[in-house]
Amino acid sequence: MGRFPEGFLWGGATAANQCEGAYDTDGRGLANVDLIPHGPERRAVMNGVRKMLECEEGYFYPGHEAIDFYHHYKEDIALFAEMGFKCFRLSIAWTRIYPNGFDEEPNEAGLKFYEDVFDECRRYGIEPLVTIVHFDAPVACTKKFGSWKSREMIDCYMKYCRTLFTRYKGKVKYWLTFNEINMILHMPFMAAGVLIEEGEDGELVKYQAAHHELVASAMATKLAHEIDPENKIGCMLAAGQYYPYSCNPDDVFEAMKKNRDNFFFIDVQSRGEYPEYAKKFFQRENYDIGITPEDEKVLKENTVDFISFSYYSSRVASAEPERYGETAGNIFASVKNPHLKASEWGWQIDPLGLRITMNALYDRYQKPLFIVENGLGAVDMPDENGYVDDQYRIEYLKAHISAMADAVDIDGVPLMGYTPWGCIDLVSASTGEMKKRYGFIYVDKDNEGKGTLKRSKKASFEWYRNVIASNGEQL
Ligand code: BGP
Repeated sequence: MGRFPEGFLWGGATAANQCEGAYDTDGRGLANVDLIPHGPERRAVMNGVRKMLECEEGYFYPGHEAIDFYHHYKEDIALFAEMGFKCFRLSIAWTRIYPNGFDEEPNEAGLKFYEDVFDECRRYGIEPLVTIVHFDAPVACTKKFGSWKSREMIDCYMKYCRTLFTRYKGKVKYWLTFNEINMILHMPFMAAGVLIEEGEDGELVKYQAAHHELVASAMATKLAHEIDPENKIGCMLAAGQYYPYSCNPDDVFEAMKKNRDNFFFIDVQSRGEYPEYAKKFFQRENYDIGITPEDEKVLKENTVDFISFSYYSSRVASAEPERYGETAGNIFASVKNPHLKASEWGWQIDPLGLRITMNALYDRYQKPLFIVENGLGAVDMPDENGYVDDQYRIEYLKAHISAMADAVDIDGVPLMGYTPWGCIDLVSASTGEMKKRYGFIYVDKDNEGKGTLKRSKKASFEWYRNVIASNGEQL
């Protein structure tokens, strides 16, 4: 008996807006994620401070072409199959299916594209894991009613979900309702198409939008189960436990609060109600986010089947953050941990933190977990033959898989699968760069958008093939 269960879903993860390209092909509508330029204004657009609702002259939008998975999916899935993938996490671009979000009829070309992708996966015995919304929202919805600020968005989302669950019944069984749902509090435009207007209380707007997403997620869970009782629905958290900087109770309390800011979403999606600390917070701030008795009912009765999350790093909280200096780490501000090394982008590397995070999530929710993102963003330098010997990536993944095995085997945390991020190089969400690479497969493309798009295997390709073939025994 190995450390991982039989049928463990080894694979890799991508998202439509970071790999597909073909942003205006075959009737696809414009989405918020198409409007996030590379360069100095990126952050301001992501958090909705700099409003950009059209493609503007003089800006480079790396997602427009990305790695053109749209036209390369057969080749790419064949490579995933060669590594032995059991599972492939991808997202559907909402605006390929409903270009404006509120259209009467879905776009057949978009539906057909994903059908072909799923059929291609199935040909190799690869189970698709589908993110329904990976940050994208139709721009037409932002213009018409402010995207997730409005309840109208729930109707658009439900129409979209009904179309997906019906059309792909029997082809897709694992669904995630929203990628990194907690990101909405940090990057409201990139994560949800929400702009904060002059005079609005930004915090209130974000919690309001989050509430609409939470209700939509529960309604989608209900619908997915009705349409096919085989469906399994997961929530998705940008995870990474906050550690207290010291044993000073003020630091410990700060870490507890920061963890709750993230758990808040999963508390609702997994336990079915707003936690007391959130209700008190809304009362104190005088925030009326419009929770109706029907909302409470739908949330209570339709909790998720499993909990998925991304993990890149742990985080640190201190009562005096200015004193210790901050580090980057996937949008989340964190005090720098003096015990850890960091990636070239300042994301601190903490394999044991993965085990800690898994235990924290399982202790809290007692539902199966699924690690749907993990990995090292690094600069790869191909040699004269175009080969990338990415031992640093292998080291990172080895250490994380080993910690994950301990969580499963020693701590008894049920884990459904592991799909490391960007199994094929793709555009970075936070920076828009191509040179921040995660893949087992190298794609010839640079930050300026130049390159042949040729795919080649890195050293980690063969290594991961062996990990999967041995069900995680040979690292
Ligand atoms: C997560 C997102 C992904 C992905 C990943 C890596 O937040 O769900 O879309 O991009 O982080 O981040 P980055 O691309 O910024 O390195």
